[in-house]
Parts: sequence; structure tokens; C-alpha cells
Amino acid sequence: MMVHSMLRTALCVAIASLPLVAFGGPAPDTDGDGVPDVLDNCSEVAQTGVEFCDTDVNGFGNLCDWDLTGDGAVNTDEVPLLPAHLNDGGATPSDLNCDGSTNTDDVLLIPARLNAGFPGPSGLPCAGSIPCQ
Ligand SMILES: [Ca+2]
Ligand SMILES: [Ca+2]
Ligand SMILES: [Ca+2]
Ligand SMILES: [Ca+2]
Repeated sequence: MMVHSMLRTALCVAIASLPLVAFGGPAPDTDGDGVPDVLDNCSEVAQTGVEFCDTDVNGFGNLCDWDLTGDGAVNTDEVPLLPAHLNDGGATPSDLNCDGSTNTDDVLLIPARLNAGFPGPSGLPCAGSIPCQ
């Protein structure tokens, strides 16, 4: 009985002394916004509180997408499609900041997307397939 009690105590001490990473640790959160990468549709762009909208449901949030042609690249091919989205009064893939309208605020965010050259990155396992849900 005494041996069992000592073994139990030793086992508890051993488990308590294991580092947190032994159990997987906190989920990775590359952009540090509190949304774990596996749930983050823009895993390298910090967002506060809520996920970015994903109008075309491809697993890349609007802010890190802007592939309006749907060919997997973000380049000047997208630009001719922008006027049709401006002042639309509703969410479109060009509503980069997800406020429900495409306007100057969104246009100012486009150069960063053009520099990226591609959608993402997204941490969602289904990113790139439609619908990604
Ligand atoms: Ca995150
Ligand atoms: Ca998208
Ligand atoms: Ca494109
Ligand atoms: Ca907007």
C-alpha cells in the first residue's frame, strides 16, 4: 500500500514537471492575433476578434485574397474587374477590409496584395478549395 502511494506521488510529480510542449503546447498563431493558424484564413495578417470575411469561400480571407479572376495569382489581371465592385453597397471579394462596401479604404490595401502575388497564406486545411467550410 505504501509503495503504491509513493509510486502515485512520484508519477504525479513527473507529470506535473513535464513541459507544456509535451502535450502539444499552445496552438501556433503566426500573426499573434489570438486566432490559431488552423482557424485563421489570413494566418500572416493580424485581425482583431473576428475572422476576415471570405466572400468567394475559398478559404482565404478577403484581405489576403483579391484573386478576382480565380486563377490562383494576384496580379494586374484583377485590376480591370475592380470598377464593377466599387461602391457596390454590399460585400464583394474586393471588400478587403470586410466592412460591407468596396471603396477607397479597400483600394489602398490593393498594392500589398499585388506585391504578395498570390492569395494567402491561410491556415485553413481546406484553403484553395471551394467551398472551404
Ligand atoms: Ca492568427
Ligand atoms: Ca477568398
Ligand atoms: Ca487572378
Ligand atoms: Ca471595404
